[in-house]
Amino acid sequence: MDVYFCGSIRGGRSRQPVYAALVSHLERGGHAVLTAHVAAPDVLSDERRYPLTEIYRRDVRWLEVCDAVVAEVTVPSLGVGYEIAYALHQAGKPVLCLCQAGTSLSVMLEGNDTPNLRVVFYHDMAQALAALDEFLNAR
Ligand code: 6IA
Repeated sequence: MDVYFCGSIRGGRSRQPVYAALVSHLERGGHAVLTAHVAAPDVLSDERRYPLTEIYRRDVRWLEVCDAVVAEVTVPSLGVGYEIAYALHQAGKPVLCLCQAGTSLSVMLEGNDTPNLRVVFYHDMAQALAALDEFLNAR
């Protein structure tokens, strides 16, 4: 499947190693991750090389063509919130949100009962990866 992976960039990079583990798992499973750069340690320095409008338009195009969206939402990010809403309500894509257990997640996600959305709180990576596999296998 073509997966659109969302993770915080300007919202803060403290979960970057988790993003990298999720993207590697997806790629090992044979999926194409359109937004693998989100997991790269140096994404913020690369950013300066591209016009911002191009980045936005390319991301929206990928949201339109992907098969599914996976968002790691532990670190709050306006961009990730925008992508989740766009995927659900503009592009009609299934969305999985993965969040570290114990995080105070926005009620706009935790209380969200949109049919195409699944929110999973995980305690460890094994749980996060199992939720990811279950979500994609159901497509
Ligand atoms: O508000 P944030 O910056 O935390 O938003 C992060 C989300 O917006 C991610 O899930 C990305 O899909 C998207 N996003 C934000 N900045 C970029 C970006 N910068 N490139 C791609 N997507 C982005 C430049 C990186 C460079 C490799 C082209």
